Amino acid sequence: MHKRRDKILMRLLLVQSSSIKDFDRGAAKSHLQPLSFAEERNAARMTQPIRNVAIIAHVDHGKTTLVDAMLRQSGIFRENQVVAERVMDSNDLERERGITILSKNTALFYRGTKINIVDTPGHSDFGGEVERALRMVDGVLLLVDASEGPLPQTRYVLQKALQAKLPPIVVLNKIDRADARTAAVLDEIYDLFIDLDATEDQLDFPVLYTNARTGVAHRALTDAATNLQPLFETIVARIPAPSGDAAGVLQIQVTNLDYSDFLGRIAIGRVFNGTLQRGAQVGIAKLSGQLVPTVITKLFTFRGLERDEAEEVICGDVVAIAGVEDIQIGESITSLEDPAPCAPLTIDEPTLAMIFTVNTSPLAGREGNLVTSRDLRDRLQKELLTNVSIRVEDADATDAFRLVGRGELQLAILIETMRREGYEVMVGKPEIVVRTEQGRRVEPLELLVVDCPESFIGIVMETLGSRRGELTKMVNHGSGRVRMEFRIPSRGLIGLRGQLLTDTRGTALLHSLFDGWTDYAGELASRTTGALVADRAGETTAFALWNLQERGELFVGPGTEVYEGMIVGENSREADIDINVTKEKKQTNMRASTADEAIRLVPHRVLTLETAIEFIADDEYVEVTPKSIRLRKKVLDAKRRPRRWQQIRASADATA
Ligand SMILES: Nc1nc2c(ncn2[C@@H]2O[C@H](COP(=O)(O)OP(=O)(O)OP(=O)(O)O)[C@@H](O)[C@H]2O)c(=O)[nH]1
Ligand SMILES: [Mg+2]
Repeated sequence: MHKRRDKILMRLLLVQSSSIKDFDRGAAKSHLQPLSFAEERNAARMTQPIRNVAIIAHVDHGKTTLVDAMLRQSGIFRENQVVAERVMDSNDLERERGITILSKNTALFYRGTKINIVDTPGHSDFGGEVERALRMVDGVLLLVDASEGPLPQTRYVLQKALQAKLPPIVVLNKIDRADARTAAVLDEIYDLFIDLDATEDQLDFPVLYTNARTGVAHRALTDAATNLQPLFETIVARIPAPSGDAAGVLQIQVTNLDYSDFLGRIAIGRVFNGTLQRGAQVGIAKLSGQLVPTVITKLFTFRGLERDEAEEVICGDVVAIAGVEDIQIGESITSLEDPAPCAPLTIDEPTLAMIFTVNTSPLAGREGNLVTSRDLRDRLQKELLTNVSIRVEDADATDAFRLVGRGELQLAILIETMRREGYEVMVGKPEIVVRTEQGRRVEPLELLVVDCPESFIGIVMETLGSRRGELTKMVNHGSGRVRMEFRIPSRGLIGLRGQLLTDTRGTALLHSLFDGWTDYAGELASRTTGALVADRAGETTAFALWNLQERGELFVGPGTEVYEGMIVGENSREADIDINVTKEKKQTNMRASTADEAIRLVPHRVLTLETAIEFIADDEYVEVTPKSIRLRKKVLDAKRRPRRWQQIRASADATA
C-alpha cells in the first residue's frame, strides 16, 4: 500500500511542477502576462485534483473556439507545434462544415489541477452526444453568444444539465461583437433558469465574459483581464471535485467510443469509483445484464490532443481503454467478484425516420464499391455501436432499413460519411415518428425560433401557418430583426429551412427544439410543385434542355447521363411531367450553332445532399453514390408509375 502511495505522490509532483510551467508558458506564448509562481503545491494530497467539465451551448456560440484557447494557454502544445484552428473539430465533415458533430474529450492542467473537458456539439440533431457527455462530468460551462442570447439548444442543454444536478458556470461569449447586448442577454439567461425551475443553488451561478477568439475571460465586463486565468480559476473553485473512493469497488461507465488504426476500438469513460489497473481482471456489465470477464491491457488518460499510456487510473478521472473489442456505449466495467454496474444511460427517443435501401437504379454500382444489401446492413449495424441516438429497424420491403434519428442533418451526415466510404444507397423522404399512446395518435412537436428581418414577418407567418405552426411569442430587439417563436408539429419542419431561406432571400435563421408529443394534427401540405422526369435513358443535350428550361428549374446540365424515371428538374406546376432531355437538334441549313444555345442555358440548380432530401416527395428517392446525387421516382417505368396529382385529386374528390 505504501509503495503505491509513494508512486502516486511521485507522479503527482512531476505533473504538478511541469503543468505550472506549462500554463505560464502557454499564457506567455499567446502574448499575455505570465502568471506568478506563487501557487502552493499540495504534495500531501493522495490523488491529483481533478475537475470534469462539459462545454454546452447552442450551435456556433463558440465552444470549440474556447476549448482551443484553453488548450493553447495551458501550454499543452509544443513550442513549435502547428495547431489547426478549432482543433477539436477533427473529422473531415466537421472541418468542412465548421460544426461539431461528435462530443470529444481533452484534458489540460491548470496549476496542478487536471481539467478534463468534453466539447459537445450545439446542433440539436446531435443532442444525444450532449446527453452522454453530461454523464462524464461534475459541472458545465454554459456558453451563450452575447448578441444572439439563449436559443432553443441553450434551453435544451441547460435543462439536461439542471436535471442532472450539474452546477453551471455561465460564460457570455463573443463580447467583442459590435451587436453584443451583454446585460440584456444575461437577463434572458436568468429568465431561462427560472423558466426551467432551477433551484436557488443553481441560480447562484458565476458569470464570465469571454472573447474566445482572443482567449480572454473577464469576471466583470470592464476589468483588465488579458487571458483565460479567471475562467480556469472559476472552474477549479466552482466545479465540485469528483467524488468516489479510490479503494472502492471499480465502477466505470463507457460513454464514448473511438477508433484507432493501431489500437482498434477505444472505449472512453469516467471512473466513478475504485481504481482501474493495467492487467486487471474485470467484468464488463453488458446492457443485456450479463457480466463478461476480460483483462484490461492498455489504458490511457487524456492530455491535450494526446493520450498518455497509464498504469492505473483512479476514480474521478476519465479513461480511454483499448483492446476490449465488443464493448458498447452505456456498458459498465466493474469488479468481477463484487459487480456494481452503473445505471444505464437513457437518452431521448429519436423522432425522425428515413428509409435506406440498396441502390436499384440503372446506374447503380458504377461509382461505389459497397452496394449490396449485406454491405448496407453491416454498415448500419456498425453505426449503432457508436451512435446511441439512432435506431435501425427492418423496413417492410426487402433490402430496405428504416433509420430513426434526431433530425435531417444527423441522417444527412451519416449518408455523407457512407458515400465517402464507398457506399451507394437510396434514401426516402424523411418522415416523423407517429405513435399511439392510450388509444390516441400522437406526433412530436417542436419549439421553433425564426429570426428574420422585419420586412419578412408576413411571408414567414404564412409559410408556418400552412404547416400548422402556432405563433407563441414575437420579440423585436429593435435591430431591424424580429424573433418569432412557434409551436409546430415536427412534420412541419421537413423541408422548411429551404423554403424559408427562399422566402426571406437567405436571411432567416431557424432553430428548433423537440418539445414533447401532441395529438396528431392530420395531413400537412406537401411539396406544391411537381417533378420534371426523364422519359428515357441517354445523355442530356443542351438543345433539349434549352427547350425545356421554361417549364421549371433544371437539376442537370448538358452531357449528364440520365435514365427513365430520373428527376431532372422541378416543374413550376403541381403535376409531374415526363420529358425527353436527350433530344438532338435536327440538322438544318440554319446557322444556329449549338454553342450559342449552350450559352443561353440558365445555370441548373446543383443539389446538395440536404437540399435533395428536402426536395423529394413520398414517391421519390435520393440516389447517393460516392460521386453523384440523383433524384428519381420510386417507380421508374413511366407507364406503371402512379401520378401524384391524380392521387391528390382523388383524395380531394373523396372529401368533397
Ligand atoms: N467575434 C467572435 N467570434 C467568435 C468568438 N468565439 C467564437 N467565435 C466564432 O464563432 C464561430 C463558431 O465557433 P465554434 O467554436 O465553432 O462554435 P461551436 O459552439 O463549437 O459550434 P458547434 O460545435 O457547431 O455547436 C467561429 O467562426 C468562431 O470563430 C468570439 O468570442 N468572438
Ligand atoms: Mg464546436
